[in-house]
Amino acid sequence: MSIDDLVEAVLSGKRRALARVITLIENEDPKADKILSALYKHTGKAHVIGVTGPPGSGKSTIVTRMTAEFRRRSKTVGIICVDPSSPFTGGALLGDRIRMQEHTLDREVFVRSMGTRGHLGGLSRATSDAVRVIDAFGKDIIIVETVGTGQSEVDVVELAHTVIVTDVPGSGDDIQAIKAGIMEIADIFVVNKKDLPGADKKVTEINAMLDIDPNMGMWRPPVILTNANTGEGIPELVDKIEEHMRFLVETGLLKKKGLERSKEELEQLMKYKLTRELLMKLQGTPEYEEAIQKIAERIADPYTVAERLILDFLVKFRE
Ligand SMILES: Nc1nc2c(ncn2[C@@H]2O[C@H](COP(=O)(O)OP(=O)(O)OP(=O)(O)O)[C@@H](O)[C@H]2O)c(=O)[nH]1
Ligand SMILES: [Mg+2]
Repeated sequence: MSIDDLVEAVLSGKRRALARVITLIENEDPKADKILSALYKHTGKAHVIGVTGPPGSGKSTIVTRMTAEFRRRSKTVGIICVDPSSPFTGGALLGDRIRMQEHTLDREVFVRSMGTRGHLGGLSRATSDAVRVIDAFGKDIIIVETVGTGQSEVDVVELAHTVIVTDVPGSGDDIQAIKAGIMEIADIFVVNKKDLPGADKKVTEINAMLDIDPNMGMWRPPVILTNANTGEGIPELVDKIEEHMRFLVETGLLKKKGLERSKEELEQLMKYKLTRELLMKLQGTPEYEEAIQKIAERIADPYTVAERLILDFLVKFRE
């Protein structure tokens, strides 16, 4: 299929084309950039929701339940499960696959797992490109599930309009973990596994922390108690998600964040493309190898050489 055909197929709602384009993105195929470029003007409509939290806290179960609730509210849904430990396509945890199967029977729900190991750009680039394609495809809601371990949490913030942080009743130790990093990124807290002892205590603890948070903005993250196995608390969660989007629209924050993201993305892309362009021209040339040699022998220094190479490149570029 040509690039134009693929673009057309995605825009007219062909699921197989959507899956194929995401595979091209995962494989860092040069065609992916051209497709994304053509799709760009059709994006920016979906509400992107990030779900992060400790392993086993019930994220996938919550996502499945949330999806059912959104479907009941006549919203179409796309789901991306990010598995940082597995390489490329097919890295889905079997459990996720089986649980999400419930929705794959529903033509309106698109489910995709993505591995990130081996990707230069980590979670951010491939996942945000995939989100973009699903957005152009026309899904109202796009949910991105990531395990809450380090970098992926930070990345999900850049990607999502609304970030949900999940936790479960249990030892007070993980409160520390929440304090350390997740606290600031949550728009909504979910304490899942309501049926286990200590659930109410957990809610109280998180609320107490929120009460003393000096950085609290205009949005006070609600803390929702759920039992994802039974679906208890899920309609309230979806209410809060919708309320958060209304908040973003009404305060102008959605627009502001959109501008910030566009700037960030443009600059990242320019950096990436410039560097790649420059290195492709230089690498393997005798001049370049000689310069490296001289730096190693302390005849030249890397600061001066880097500046000269970039200036030379820019001068040639202008001609
Ligand atoms: N008791 C109880 N168990 C739950 C609840 N929600 C989910 N579980 C169970 O917790 C286990 C893990 O659920 P998942 O939804 O796979 O959790 P996850 O956070 O997606 O896990 P990873 O993706 O592996 O990090 C499963 O056995 C679920 O059935 C709940 O509300 N109560
Ligand atoms: Mg999961």
